[in-house]
Amino acid sequence: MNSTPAKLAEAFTERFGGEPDGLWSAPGRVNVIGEHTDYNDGFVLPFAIKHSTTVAAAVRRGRTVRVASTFAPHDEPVAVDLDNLSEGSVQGWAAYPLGVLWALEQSGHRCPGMDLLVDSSVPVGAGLSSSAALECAVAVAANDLSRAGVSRRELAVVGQMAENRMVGAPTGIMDQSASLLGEEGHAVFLDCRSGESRLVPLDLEGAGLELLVIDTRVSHSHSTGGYAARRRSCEQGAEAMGVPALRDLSVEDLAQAERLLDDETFRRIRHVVTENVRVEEAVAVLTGRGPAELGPLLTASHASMRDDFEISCAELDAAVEASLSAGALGARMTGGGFGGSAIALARAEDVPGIRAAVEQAFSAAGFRSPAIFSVLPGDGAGPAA
Ligand code: GAF
Repeated sequence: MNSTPAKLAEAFTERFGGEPDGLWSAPGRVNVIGEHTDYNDGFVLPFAIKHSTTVAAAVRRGRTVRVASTFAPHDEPVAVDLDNLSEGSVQGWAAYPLGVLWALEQSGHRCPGMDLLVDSSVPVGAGLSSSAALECAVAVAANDLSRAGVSRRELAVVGQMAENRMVGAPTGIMDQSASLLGEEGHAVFLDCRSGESRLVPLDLEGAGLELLVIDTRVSHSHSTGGYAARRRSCEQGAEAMGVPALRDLSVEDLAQAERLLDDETFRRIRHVVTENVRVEEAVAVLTGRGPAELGPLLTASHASMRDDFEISCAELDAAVEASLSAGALGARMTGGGFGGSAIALARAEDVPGIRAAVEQAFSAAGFRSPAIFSVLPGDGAGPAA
């Protein structure tokens, strides 16, 4: 469901009685480039998209928090006492919103009791950060309702803490940063070590371009399996190379890494090291020659994730290959991998042909039909309407 603000406020009243004190929204994201670099202290270049999560919220007396979702209109709200929350104490989707309140309090910001009704247009499991959108919508709502005055950068850390320690997914800081720091017409260049960020112009329309998202509908989760394994490999690789994080390795260090490490760990490292370089090159391209020149970097990033980091899948590879063969300037999987979405950068006039080619390739391979839509860089989280 994706209600208008008025409808969501009405649904809130039906659910909890009384009117909400306000509505807050936070977007999902697409990552232009810089994958699995965030938890290696590296660089990322995501942008906020218009698909967003909205929460209607009202302060209530006492320490009870009740959360409900428009996706489960007949379920009882999940109710907890803020004093009873502890790491990993909530299961299921409510771990995200309640984890944010827990993390805010752990960071020294006391929250009031509240009622929250969540609605979203960010597809779940599509690699577009539905989790971060939910965390950040709750974070900005709680920040305003408690008048805590927490900075956006700290709110991103709070969202990440909720995801790492309440949900149990060992993710980095990229998605929350995109959702909180995004701005229309720009990507967010973030140094994940220093936390410093800078907006980089990304005027796709002005350049006659579109960025297509191809949602393979292969669902993925970062709480299990592959994501955590990749993170462990990176940490082990950094330790073996005697550096605090893979960020500290340069392309020149790769020869030594190849000699020292087993082939798999070496390839994991090579992805991260070369991906950091590609992010910096992408920023230089966007501030210089413009977005039409990004293509080769995107395609090289995909090859690195497919061959070295091994987080692609048949559907993502098919989306990338079909897009390129139909004239896309560049294409890559975006997000954590193992499913989710690919992006393809294309001249506007080539988009119909690319769509048709991707649909045809999926049908010929017997894959589920993908959802294909274009995205533009939008604004970050804040009050809704
Ligand atoms: C997921 C994670 F949540 C991010 O922190 C990031 O690591 C990404 O995968 C891969 O770049 O979206």
